[in-house]
Order: sequence, then C-alpha cells, then structure tokens
Amino acid sequence: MRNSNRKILVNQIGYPLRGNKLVILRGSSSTFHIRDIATSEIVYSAQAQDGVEDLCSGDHLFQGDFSSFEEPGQYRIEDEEGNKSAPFMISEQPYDEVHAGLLKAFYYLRCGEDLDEEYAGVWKHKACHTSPGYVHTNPDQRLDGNGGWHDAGDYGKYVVAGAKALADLMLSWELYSEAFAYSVPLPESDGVLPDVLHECKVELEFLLKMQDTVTGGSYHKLTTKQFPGLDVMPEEDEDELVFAPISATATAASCAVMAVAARIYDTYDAEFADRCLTSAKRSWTWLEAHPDEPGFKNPPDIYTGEYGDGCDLDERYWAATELYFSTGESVYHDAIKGYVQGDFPKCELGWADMGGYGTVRYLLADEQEKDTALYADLKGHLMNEADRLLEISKQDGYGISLMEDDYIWGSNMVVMNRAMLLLLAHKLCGNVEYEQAALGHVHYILGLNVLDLSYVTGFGEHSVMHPHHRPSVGDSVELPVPGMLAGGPNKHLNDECMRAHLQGKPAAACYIDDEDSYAGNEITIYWNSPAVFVFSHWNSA
Ligand code: G3I
Ligand code: 9MR
Ligand code: ZN
Repeated sequence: MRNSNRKILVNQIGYPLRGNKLVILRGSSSTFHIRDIATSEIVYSAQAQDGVEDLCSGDHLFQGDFSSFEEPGQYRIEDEEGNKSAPFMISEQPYDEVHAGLLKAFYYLRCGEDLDEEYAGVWKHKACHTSPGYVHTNPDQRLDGNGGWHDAGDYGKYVVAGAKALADLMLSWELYSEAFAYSVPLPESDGVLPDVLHECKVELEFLLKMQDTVTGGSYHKLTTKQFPGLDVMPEEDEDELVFAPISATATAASCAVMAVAARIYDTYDAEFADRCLTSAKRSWTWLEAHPDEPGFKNPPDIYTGEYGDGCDLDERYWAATELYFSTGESVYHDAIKGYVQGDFPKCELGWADMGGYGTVRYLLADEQEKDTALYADLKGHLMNEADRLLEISKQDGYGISLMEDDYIWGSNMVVMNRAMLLLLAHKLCGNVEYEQAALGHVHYILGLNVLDLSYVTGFGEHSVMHPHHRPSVGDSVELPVPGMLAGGPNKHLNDECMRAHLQGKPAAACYIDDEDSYAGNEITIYWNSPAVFVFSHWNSA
C-alpha cells in the first residue's frame, strides 16, 4: 500500500472545460505552473491564495484557482520546488468513464446470476445465494429471494439500503436522462429500455419479492445469520438465508421507490409499471394498518447489518409524496401535509433519514397540484440547507461542506449527498455558486483530499486498491472490482484496523486503504448511487 505524500493535489481524472478548477499546494511555495504533457511546455502559471490552516485535516495549504484556463488537454501541475501533481485532463466531459464505471458497479454487485466473462471480465463469478430463505417469524415458510444487488462488501440484501440506491439512480435518470445515452453494456441491453433502468429493474424485482404476499409489509432484509469470512466468494457463501421481520421503514421506503418506478417505467413496460403501483398501494395499506411500529432491531440470532432507525415518519412522508404524484389522489396529499409536521430532517438523503426524497419530489414534480404554502416552506428548507453547505465549502481548505463531525462511517456518502443537494438547489434557482460548490465535492472524491486518493476504485492515478469487499478480497485478481466508491474517512475509528493505525489523526485523515477497515474502506450501493447522480450532472451538459 502506498502512502502518498504528494505536495500537489488535483482531481486525478480532471476538470470540465468551463468548471471551477482547484489545485491544493502543500509545499512552501504558492506559485504553480500547468505543464502540457503532450508538448512538455508550461502553458499557464499563477499564484495560489495565502496559506490557510484546514481544520478537518490539520493541513497548512494553499488553494490555487485555474478556472480561467480552458484549453483541453492532459496536464500536470508543478510548483517552484519541483513537486508534481498526478496527471489530469481538461475536457468538455471528463467524467463519462467514471460515470459509466459507477453505474457498472451495480452490475458487479448483482446477486443470483452468473456474472459472465463477457460482461464481468476478470471479475466474473458464478451465481450466488440462489436457495430459498426461511421467514424468521415463521420458520416453516420458505420464500424465493433470488436477485437484487449485494449491499456492499458483504452479501446481505437490505430493503432500506436498496431503496436509497434506487431513489438516487431513478432520480438521476429523471433529471439527467441525457447522461445515460451510452450503453454500459449489460446482458439485458436492448437499445429500448435505457441501461440504468435495466439495472434498477434488477433491484426492483428483488424488492417485490421482499413484500409479504399476505400483509403487504416488507421484510427488512435477506441475509445469512452471520457475515461470511472476508475471502469468501459469493457463490461459496452457502449458509442459510433468513428473511428478517417486516419493518415500517422497509415497507415505506419500498412503497416510495415502487411509486417512482410506476411512473418512470410506464412508457416502456406498462405491465411492470402496474405491478410496481400495485405493490406501492399494498405497502401503503400495511402502513395505514401499522401506525405505531417500533424501529427494526436484529433478532438475537442475526448478526448482519441492522439498518436500525427509530423514526419512520420520514419514510412515510416520502412514500406519501411519491404516491401522490403517481396517482393524484388527495388522500396522499393529505398524508404529506400530516407527516411533514413530524420532527425529522426535511432535506436528508441517507438510508435512515429519507425525508429529503419527499421534499425533492414535492419541489420538482409537476404532475399534480401543489399546496403553495407547503411548497414555499419546503423550498425554504432546501435553500437554507444549500446556503449552509455553500458557506462551509467556502471556508473549507479542500472546498467541501463537511465539518469535523461529519467525518463518520460512510462520510463519502455525506460528500456525495451534499453535492446532490447543492445541484438540486442549483436546479431550483439557477445560482451557479451551488453548482460550483458541488463540483468542489467531485474534485474531493477524485483526489483533491488529504490522502491524495481517488476514492473510486479503478479511476485515478492513486485510487483505492484494498476495499473491504469480499469478491475483491476473495478472487485472485490483483485489481479490485472497479467503479466502487469507498466509505471514506471516519473519525470514530469504528473498526480494529482503524484503531490500530489512525489514533490521533485529524478527522479528514482517519482513513486507511486496508481490506480489514470496514468502517472506512467498505463500499455500498448507496454510496455509489449519489455519486452516479452527481456525475450525471456533468455528463449531460
Ligand atoms: O451520525 C452519527 C453521529 O451523529 C454520531 O455522533 C456518531 C457517533 O457514533 O455516529 C454517527 O452515526 C454513525 C452512523 O453510521 C451514521 O450513518 C454510527 O456511529 C455508525 O455506527 C453507523 O454506521 C453504519 C454501519 O452500518 C453500522 O451500523 C453505517 O451508516 C452503515 O452504512 C453501515 O452499513 C453496513 C451494513 O450494516 C452492512 N453492510 C455494509 C454496510 C456498510 O458498511
Ligand atoms: O464485513 C462486515 C461488513 O460488511 C459490515 O459492514 C461490518 C459492520 O457490520 O461488519 C463486517 O464484519 C465484521 C464483523 O462485524 C466483526 N468481525 C470482523 C468482520 C469483518 O471481517
Ligand atoms: Zn449473492
């Protein structure tokens, strides 16, 4: 594992021609030069701003702005002391390959089918987790739960996690469909249904199986009782699968994404869209019959990820919103107005706090009539949050909106969720400052960070090589499965590996590229998904 001590940090993929371009200098000189790799000529020189102490990293650094340099090409940046950055490009659309890579990662995470060499290359493997599982609350009952995506570095399939991932991917498609004009390609690619919707269908079909046919509630997750060893390949993980008890958060989150799917698949596949709407309505019936549900807790014999969440008002609010815009029925509009009074964050896009999806839908949808006062209130919430993030980004040495306490398990999801919110604010009001701040978050993810690391496997000169991802550990391939976003710095050091190596580090430096570090270096579907959304913005110009 190489520890980088580069003095000059850049976005290792590159910069859009007309976007803001930032370089960070950590040496003592503040003059920097751009060298054209093709000609070896210096093509631009400038002075970085006065040095700043960055709070989250402890770094003393100079921020250099070369936004005005708009010549396409391949470059490196150098300083007066002879330090050099990684190579990077400036081009109209520098992120098309990363975008396709992030989307393709969902294919690699598929469960229950052979990943053939034709599509998976050296990362091929046989079908996994194809046996029926038993229902924890009724062990004699066996059900088929084949399909969907593995959650992460483990092979569990968790409904709330899948719903967040689907929410981001389907919203990406709705807002940036031009970004998906290419073919990945996938085994299903047919030139009719866009690949991103083929991929989402894999998980939607799985969520349909997670819905109890009798009550309409959704089983919280389908996993083995314990995590398998770290080098166990998917098809070798043959422990019995268990459908964990039904939960309100799973049911409501499934309801919401099914209602979205009902709208967006309608023009391609009306029969599938109908199944999705029927499922959403059955979920809603369950939710109405279960107004006061406790948050999900792992039964004592199940040790896999809990995705516990004591508040289901945000998921219910989101479900009501999606059902309202899919059906136009006032009962859902009334439900939105009720749930929105609840005490939960209105702009969060996490697996636990999902209210932001309801808010975003209410602000962006135009299918049905809206309540003027409610619209104004929600827009106020979103714009206030965007302003807060913008302010922090302007203060931060590395140009992102995270404060010290935001470097938690999956902090890179926080980075991408916030970029998403900034882009949505930009969409709602047109202020380019939000878009610029969002691009700063992209630069951070692709190398402009304390570790000089691209957090996306397979992309960038110095990218994550040892993710906590079982297939990447267990196959005999040196390179990790590509296109996966690692969790990122976590100041709480929630695993042994982090505790052994990172004591006393500043928050933004609490990261190690080690396969044992599950609290910093795992990958998940719902860390990749907001990244797909964000990169879609620059892929659809
Ligand atoms: O947000 C709070 C913060 O306010 C608080 O001060 C701090 C102190 O502990 O914690 C922060 O919460 C953390 C939370 O993630 C933030 O989302 C928790 O500590 C942390 O334990 C929790 O981690 C979750 C982790 O599972 C453990 O439950 C991650 O969000 C979640 O992404 C992760 O999910 C796992 C699945 O269980 C299994 N599959 C892999 C997946 C990724 O690692
Ligand atoms: O590998 C597991 C990972 O996918 C989870 O996110 C993580 C937290 O739930 O747990 C990992 O499993 C570890 C377990 O919790 C403790 N013993 C070591 C396991 C990793 O090898
Ligand atoms: Zn599987």
